[in-house]
Amino acid sequence: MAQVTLIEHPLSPYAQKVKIALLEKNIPFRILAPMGASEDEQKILHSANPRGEVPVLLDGELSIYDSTIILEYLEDRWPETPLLPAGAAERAHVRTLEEVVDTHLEANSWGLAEVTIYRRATGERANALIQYGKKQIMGWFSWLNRELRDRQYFNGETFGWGDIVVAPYVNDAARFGIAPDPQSNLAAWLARIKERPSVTQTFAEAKAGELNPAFMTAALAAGFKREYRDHRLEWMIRAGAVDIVQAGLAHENIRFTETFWEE
Ligand SMILES: N[C@@H](CCC(=O)N[C@@H](CS)C(=O)NCC(=O)O)C(=O)O
Repeated sequence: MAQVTLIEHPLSPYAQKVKIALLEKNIPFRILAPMGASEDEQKILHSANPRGEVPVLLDGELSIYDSTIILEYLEDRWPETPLLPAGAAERAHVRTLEEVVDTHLEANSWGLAEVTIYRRATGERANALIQYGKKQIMGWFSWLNRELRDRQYFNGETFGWGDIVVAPYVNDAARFGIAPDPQSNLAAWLARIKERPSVTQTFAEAKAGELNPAFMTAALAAGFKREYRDHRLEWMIRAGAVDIVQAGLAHENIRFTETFWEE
């Protein structure tokens, strides 16, 4: 089987979805991690994905981006180990889970990183934003727990797509000291899936890739820009932090989606 290349950052939950799926499907891959790496690798990322986001999957001449589209590609190209559940209703359910956590839940750990790692706020202000993010995450966890019902997996009887897409976000919250209610089925599910080699490896690589706040704030001062788009921008505004967006624009250390054409 030919090898594919995954352009990623180990902490990116979107990249983690793809990595778990590649491991589950036993597809050989090599990793290229360009975030904050050499200029050459950054060039590869931007030519592979005009949004300048990870993950990107390179398969021969093909360059595929957006984690959901990559997962669909893997399922189409390597159908032997299916990850989607059987049945239209179950498939619609796991796709809905993916859409919701990719947008609404993700924005919260992103926002917490903006405060605690990129230090966009300090003191009481930082505490208030952290409390806001924590409350939101606990709300999404209770929603997820209801969606899981009393089943072993989001995919149904066996581990699959529904679990792969939720796992990175529930685990990501642990970086900020947030965990599902220990009595909940969501907590039992998290412990269960952490035992799977694909998940164990992906979470261990994420942990090893944890960011150093001193290094990241220095990077911002040196011209590194964080992407404030879609639900992330909404998070800042809803949290009452429009001034943080304005300061980021003034200091040129935030960016929005890149254009797809040559300026
Ligand atoms: N919708 C995209 C989102 C990917 C995304 O936002 N990736 C982040 C990392 S978690 C990124 O590369 N951001 C670039 C930046 O912050 O400059 C997907 O599902 O792949």
